[in-house]
Amino acid sequence: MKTLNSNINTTNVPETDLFSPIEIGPYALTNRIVMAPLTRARSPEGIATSMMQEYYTQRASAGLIISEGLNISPQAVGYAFTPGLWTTEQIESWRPVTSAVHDKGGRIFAQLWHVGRVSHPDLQLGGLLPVAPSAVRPNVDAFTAEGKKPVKTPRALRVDELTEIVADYEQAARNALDAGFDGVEIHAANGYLLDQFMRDGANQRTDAYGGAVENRIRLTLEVTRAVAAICDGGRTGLRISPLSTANGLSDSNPEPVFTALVDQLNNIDLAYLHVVEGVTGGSRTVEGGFDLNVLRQRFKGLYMVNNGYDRKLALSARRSNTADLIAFGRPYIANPDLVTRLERGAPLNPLDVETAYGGGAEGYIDYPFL
Ligand code: 8OZ
Repeated sequence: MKTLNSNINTTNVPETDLFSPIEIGPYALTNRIVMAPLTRARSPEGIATSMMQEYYTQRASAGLIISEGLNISPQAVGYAFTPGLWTTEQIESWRPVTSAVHDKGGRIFAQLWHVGRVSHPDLQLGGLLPVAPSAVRPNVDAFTAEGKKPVKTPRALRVDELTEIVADYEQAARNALDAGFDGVEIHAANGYLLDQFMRDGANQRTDAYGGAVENRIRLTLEVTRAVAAICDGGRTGLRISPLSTANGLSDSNPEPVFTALVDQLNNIDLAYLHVVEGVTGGSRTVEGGFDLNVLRQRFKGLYMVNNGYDRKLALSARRSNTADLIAFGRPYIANPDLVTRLERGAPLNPLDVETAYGGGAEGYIDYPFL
């Protein structure tokens, strides 16, 4: 409740509810600040390590942590040194992490990830070709254990294989709960498999999963319904990036794709819809794009935003109610106590991009607290 005239309010007391609790699904988050999913590539064995436990525990004051992308199957892998969630060993490796975050009063969702064509035979079992909606090659590199390699033309998935992929997501959702995660976020953004199906730049299918908008959103909806039946009661989030060109993805007309998707999502009990605004990791505005606020207006559940947010923009998003939750990515790499810093208006540690991906403790668990 704001009782002071802002002209005479000289304290750092927040002018909005950014730092106040919010209910999502069965949880009361301590604030509306979310740690965005961040690939850090520090998992050489594909399992969570004690260093990763320390990293997430340091950031447990976020209202919600969304884990780095967790590969749902061997086929889903597109980056060396990223963790998975399909083996017993992988599941067990996350239990100490989720439990340490809970001990600190935090909440953590697992991000479920399948990269589709953004992979390389070096990262696939038996050196198989990566899979995609259609045999269309994006002009991007994959990150293999030997460094960057150009991706190859993927193999188009058969319809019967899509049933297996939905089942892989479903199993990964079960595994996430088994590992102690509070819920999951389905990664349907940034040019990976589900995004590839939604966009006409990657999807040239002529079956029930290609062509018309309702066909292109089919796989994302099937996955979302299946996962939301496992992580029920509002424990499933979905991440999209309607205007992003990340990983070589394009779309001749994204607005009808995402308005149709949101209309269908309104019939599913979701924790939230997570929208990357603009080009992922880049500009927040895209020429020729559409006004993403139409999605906020249309979606009936909690709306999370991400991409280039700072304190000012986050407070303003709450003041104008253009979002319910704000996810911070890069600031969370360098500021384990981001919530406190934002609350006090304190300066942020700068990000060292050199140590963002791969490596050890440096640039991972050694960023200073206030
Ligand atoms: C940066 C490097 C590797 C992966 C994404 C999972 O774009 C990622 C990612 C980002 O969503």
